[in-house]
Amino acid sequence: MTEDVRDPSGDGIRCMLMRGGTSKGAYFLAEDLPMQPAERDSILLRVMGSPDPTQIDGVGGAHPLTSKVAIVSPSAESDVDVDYLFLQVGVDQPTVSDAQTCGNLLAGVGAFAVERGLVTPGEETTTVRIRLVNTGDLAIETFPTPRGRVDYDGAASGTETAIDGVPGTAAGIEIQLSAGPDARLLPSGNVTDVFDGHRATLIDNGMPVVLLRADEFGVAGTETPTELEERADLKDALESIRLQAGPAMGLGDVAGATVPKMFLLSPARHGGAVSTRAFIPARVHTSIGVLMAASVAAGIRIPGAVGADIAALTDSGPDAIEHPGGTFPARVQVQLGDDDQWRATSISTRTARKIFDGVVYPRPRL
Ligand code: NQM
Repeated sequence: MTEDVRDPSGDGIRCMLMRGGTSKGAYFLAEDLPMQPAERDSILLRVMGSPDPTQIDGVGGAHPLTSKVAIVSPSAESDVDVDYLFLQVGVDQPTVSDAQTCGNLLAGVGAFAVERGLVTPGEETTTVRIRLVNTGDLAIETFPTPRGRVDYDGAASGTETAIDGVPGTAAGIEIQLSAGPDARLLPSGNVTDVFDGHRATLIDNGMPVVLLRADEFGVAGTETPTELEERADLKDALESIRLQAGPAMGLGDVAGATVPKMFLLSPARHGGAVSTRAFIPARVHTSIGVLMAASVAAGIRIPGAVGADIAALTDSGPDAIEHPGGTFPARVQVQLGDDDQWRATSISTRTARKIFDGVVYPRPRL
């Protein structure tokens, strides 16, 4: 990373815009951004066009799912290839937060590392070991690189894959996630806790989430994200629980933070394992995050957890986690260790695509 505090409005900054899973974000090499977090964040706000509900003067897409940044650098660890720092850029607020990671942008990190020369591609597939800087978790990502080139559309490798929430098909990317040494699947130490009279399971299989029963909040589970976002009473009830659950999960004061995510669970409607609606936390997700799905799938496999009693599970998996845009197939294993602690791993299939690669020009300071 550079020491100098440049104002790159004029010169621009090397940047790749990618769709990662069902999200979209700006990918940077760490060395192309200032080292100082405050200066870096100021530039990222200006790149995205925040704060502004329309993000009209930047590359942000006016929704939290399209106002995301991935910063990638070579890893100092001998058995890890690259470090991936995720930053959530506020849309109408001037905020840049590293309090969570993003499994969707993670899907594009391996390809980006190859494109920027941080990883040498294989002749058929490439596997990249990625440290998630925000959480300490490790992802092992495998994707097709026929003749040493990233195959985004999947045609050259014959891996065309459809994921719900994205039109068409693209090359399949397999992401295996294992928890970092300090991770706790049930961060409060309990299978369920009670907040404001509601049973809740606080679980973190890559993303801290709170599992609640939808019917306790007058939610059927078939509502659209817009219908749920219009219910002020529901938002207030969930926010009250979130503010109590955050400290119980060791996240400290989560007022203004984007975690934990709040899940309303109901029986599956389309032959899947369970139906979900997720507050992330101010907006309602149009589908589901990768790591959110891994956390939900782990939760419904723990006896006594919220949702375990309504979930339809098969021995072989994957668990089809239903969401407003379709289903997410989550391959998750949970195990109770000799130390009485639950642990989990997950494997997800996503797609990602390079949209443009070039130079981005941050708008001037406000
Ligand atoms: O859970 C949205 C997304 C996410 C997170 C959010 C994610 C994940 O769908 O793995 O990817 O954090 O609000 O991009």
